[in-house]
Amino acid sequence: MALRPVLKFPDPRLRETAKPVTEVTDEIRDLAADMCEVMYDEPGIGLAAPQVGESIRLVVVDTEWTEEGVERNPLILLNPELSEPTGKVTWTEGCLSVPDFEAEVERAAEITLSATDLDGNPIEIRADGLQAVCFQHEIDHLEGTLFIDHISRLKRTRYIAKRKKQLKREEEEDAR
Ligand code: K1U
Ligand code: ZN
Repeated sequence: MALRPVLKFPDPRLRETAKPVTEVTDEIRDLAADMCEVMYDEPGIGLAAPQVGESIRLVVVDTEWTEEGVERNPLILLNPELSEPTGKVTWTEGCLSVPDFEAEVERAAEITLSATDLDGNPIEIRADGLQAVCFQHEIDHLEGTLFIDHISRLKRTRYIAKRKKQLKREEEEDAR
């Protein structure tokens, strides 16, 4: 089966507020498995369900698998929430839905993530570094927020102009 495509900016579905997961069905399990496949294939270190067109509060994160010798061990997080933010950190972020762009974003340096897993068990992680940044980035997706919303207006405007040109070029190539 083909992998689910990742929606790209400026797709309006990336701007929706995702709905809570109220029951873990086979459909949710299949979606979580598909999302892990997409994350590893892209490759990425996280993915939120709205990025594959499903407006529900489900994210997958694996910030370690790209390191040499580390096994794949995805966190599958239902209805994730953040609390107890402390400190500030600036990180260079990218996004699978925002092609060909990276920028520095200021985030909380440490956060507590609470969620449930596919078996309904509670998960609580006090995170820092890349994992803390990734949790914040993915939970933003559930609110329809993209990392480009956290950068200066000038940088965002420049990116949007570049992206419009890119899309126009792609359209022209497709028409040929
Ligand atoms: O949500 C997404 O679009 C995934 C995104 C997550 C993220 C990246 C950087 C900082 C915060 C959150 C990505 O995974 S972009 C790709 C990426 O960061 C990466 C890919 C391969 C190896 C290492 C990193
Ligand atoms: Zn993203």
